[in-house]
Amino acid sequence: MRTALLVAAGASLVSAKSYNLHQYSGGKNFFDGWNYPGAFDTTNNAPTADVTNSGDNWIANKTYSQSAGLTTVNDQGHAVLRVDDTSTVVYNDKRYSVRIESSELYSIGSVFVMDAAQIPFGCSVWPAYWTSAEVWPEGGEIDILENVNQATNNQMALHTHGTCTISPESTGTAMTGSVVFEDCGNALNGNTGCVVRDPSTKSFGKDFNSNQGGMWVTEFAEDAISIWFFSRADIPASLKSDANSTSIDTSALGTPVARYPNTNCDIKSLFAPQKIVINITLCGVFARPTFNSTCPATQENSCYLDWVIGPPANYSEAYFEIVSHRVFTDTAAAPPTPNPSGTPGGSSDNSSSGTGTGTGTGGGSGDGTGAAIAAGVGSVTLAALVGFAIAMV
Ligand SMILES: *[C@@H]1O[C@H](CO)[C@@H](O)[C@H](O)[C@H]1NC(C)=O
Ligand SMILES: *[C@@H]1O[C@H](CO)[C@@H](O)[C@H](O)[C@H]1NC(C)=O
Ligand SMILES: *[C@@H]1O[C@H](CO)[C@@H](O)[C@H](O)[C@H]1NC(C)=O
Ligand SMILES: *[C@@H]1O[C@H](CO)[C@@H](O)[C@H](O)[C@H]1NC(C)=O
Ligand SMILES: *[C@@H]1O[C@H](CO)[C@@H](O)[C@H](O)[C@H]1NC(C)=O
Ligand SMILES: CC(=O)N[C@H]1CO[C@H](CO)[C@@H](O)[C@@H]1O
Repeated sequence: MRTALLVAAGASLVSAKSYNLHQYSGGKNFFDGWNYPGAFDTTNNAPTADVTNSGDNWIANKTYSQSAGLTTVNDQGHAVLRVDDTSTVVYNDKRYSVRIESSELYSIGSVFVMDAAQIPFGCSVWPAYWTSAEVWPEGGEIDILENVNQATNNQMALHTHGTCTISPESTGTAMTGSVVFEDCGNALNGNTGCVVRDPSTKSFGKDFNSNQGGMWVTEFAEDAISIWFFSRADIPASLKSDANSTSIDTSALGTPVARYPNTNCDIKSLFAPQKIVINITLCGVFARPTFNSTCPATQENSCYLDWVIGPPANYSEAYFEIVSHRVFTDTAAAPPTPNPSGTPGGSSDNSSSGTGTGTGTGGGSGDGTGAAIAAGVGSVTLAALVGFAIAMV
C-alpha cells in the first residue's frame, strides 16, 4: 500500500514548525511498514542485482533477508540491517546486502527522525539513508546519510530533476555544514547532487559508532529542506527514542547541519512525496572509484577483488543498528482552535494559491537561525497552506 499524504492545514496555524507523530518504527515490529524491493530476477536466474549503481551486491528479498539474518531485531529491540558477514563469496558472484523502503510516501510537511546506534562502514561499504520519489529522478531525492569506505564525515545532498542550487544565503550561518557542490540538478557535477559535508567526524563511520551513534532529523518543508545531526550525547531530551514524544518542534533544534532553502530551488515543484530508503551497496559507482582514497588498493578493482569476494570477516562492522525511525507530519494535527464565531478554525476558502511566505518571526536577529523567511509563524494563511497541498497532489 502506498499513500500520498496530503498536507492539510492544522496545528500548523499555531506553529508552522510543529509536527505530530505519524509513524513509529521500533521494537520487534520495526520492519512492519517497510518493503523489500529485492526479488528473484527470473530473466537472469539470479537475485536482484544493484544494477543502477553497478554494486557488487545482491539485494536480498524479504524471505532471504529474514532467513539469513540480514534483517533482524536484536535483544535490545533495535533493528539490524546487515551485509552478509557469514558467507565466503567466490569470484564472479556477489555478496548479499539489503535495501528496505517505506511503504508510505510522505509529502512536504513531514519530518523524518532516525535514531541509530551503529551505521555500516569499512572498505567497499556504501551505506545510505535517503528519500526518493516514486518516480525518480523526476520527483527528487534527499540524501540524509551517505558516504563510502573509511570516510570520516557524513555527506548530505539533494538531487533534483530541474534547476536547484544552494543559495549564498544558506552557505552562511544558516547551517553548520560546508558546501561541496552547489548544484542539485541531476545533470550537473556528474550527478553528485548539492553535497553538504558535516564538519563532525562523529557523523559517519568509526567515530559515529564509537560515540554510540546519533540521530538525524530531516525537515521536508516548503520553505526549506533542513537536516540536523546529533551525536548520541547531544540528542535533545525530548527527541530521545525513550521519550517517545508525539510531536516535534523543529524551531527548537538550533542551526541545522544542512539547509536547502527554496530561494533558488522551488521545493514545491521539484519534490514529489518521498519514500524512505535504507540500503547498503558494495563498491558501485561511488565506493569503487574512491576506494583508494581511504582503503588499501592493491590492484585494479581492489574493492571487489580484495574485499567483496573471499571470506566474510571484513563485513563484521557493516550493519545498521536502528533504535527507532519516526515520521512526524503536519497532517494529524489537533483540530484548529475554534474561532469565536463558532465556525471551524481558519478560513474555509482553500481556493487561492498562496505562496506560503509569511512575514516571519525572528528575522534580522542575526543569530543565524533567522533566515526566518517562509513559514512565518502565525502569518501563513490557511489558503496558503492548503494551496501548496493541492499543488503537491
Ligand atoms: C528470495 O531470494 C532467495 C535468495 O536469492 C531466492 O532463492 C528465492 O527464490 C527468492 N524468493 C522469491 C519469492 O523471489
Ligand atoms: C543506495 O543508496 C544510494 C543513496 O544515494 C542510491 O543512490 C542508490 O541508488 C541505492 N542503491 C540501491 C541499490 O539501493
Ligand atoms: C512509542 O510510541 C509508539 C507509537 O505510539 C508505540 O508503538 C511504541 O510502543 C512506543 N514505545 C515505547 C518504548 O513506549
Ligand atoms: C587512486 O587510483 C587512481 C586511478 O588509478 C589514481 O589516479 C590515484 O592516484 C590513486 N589515488 C591514491 C590515493 O592512491
Ligand atoms: C479544498 O480543496 C479540495 C481539493 O480541491 C476539496 O476537495 C475540498 O473540498 C476543499 N475544501 C474546502 C473547505 O473548500
Ligand atoms: C580490514 C580488514 O579486515 N581486512 C581483511 C579483509 O579480508 C582479508 C581476507 O580475509 C584479510 O586479509 C584482511 O585483513
